[in-house]
Amino acid sequence: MESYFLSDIHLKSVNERRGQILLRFLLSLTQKNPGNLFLLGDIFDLWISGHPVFKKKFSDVIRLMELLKSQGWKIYFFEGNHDLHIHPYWRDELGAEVFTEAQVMDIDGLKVRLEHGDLINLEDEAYLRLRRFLRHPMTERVGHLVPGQFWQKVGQAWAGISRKKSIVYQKQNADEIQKMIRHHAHRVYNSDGFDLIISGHMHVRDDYQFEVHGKKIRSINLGSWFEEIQILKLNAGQVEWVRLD
Ligand SMILES: [Mn+2]
Repeated sequence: MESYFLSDIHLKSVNERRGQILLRFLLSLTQKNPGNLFLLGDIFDLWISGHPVFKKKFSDVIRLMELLKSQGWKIYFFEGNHDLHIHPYWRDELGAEVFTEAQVMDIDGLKVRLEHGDLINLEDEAYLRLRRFLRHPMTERVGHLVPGQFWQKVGQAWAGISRKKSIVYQKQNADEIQKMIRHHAHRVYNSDGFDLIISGHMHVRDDYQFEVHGKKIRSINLGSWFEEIQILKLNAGQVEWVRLD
């Protein structure tokens, strides 16, 4: 069975290039035998709760997701920090499995740890505070109650700031970030033990192998769709990068 992993598209509109590429990719999946689709967060530049404004804006994506679901595809959505409290649509209407924290799953006989990746850098205390706030049940309640149009306005301001910061940060610190991704893999391996760890969020694509007691472990960060667009495919225990354009 084929499994696909994508993250950090930061889709603002299906009309932009990344949106068209995503739609083409999802359409290509509808021609295949059903498999697993893993969305590892920040798929959308902003999606909060189940507000109609997001469902309408990304209706082309949703239509294809619903088609895939009806064909028997399993869809897993790990929330990022730009897609938050999304279960009213993604879980309750679409029927995807929605996670907010890391999971270890058996895929094709491989033990795979999956997560968005926003807990890779444990030194970013400002972000960890923000995360606790965004994930707080009270904030979630407000997220569901306040209309989507309001969140869109907030999101536009917030995404502009965070992206400007992150593009500069990520260029200047690619080596540092790579070290963090790998360090994280070693650290969580000690508690979870897995064959493969896949994360996103850091916007630095990385594919790294290490050994523990003679066992080969692979750590992959999916990078982002701001660089060359590649997604990860897992089939019969084999990992493969697939370039989309
Ligand atoms: Mn993120």
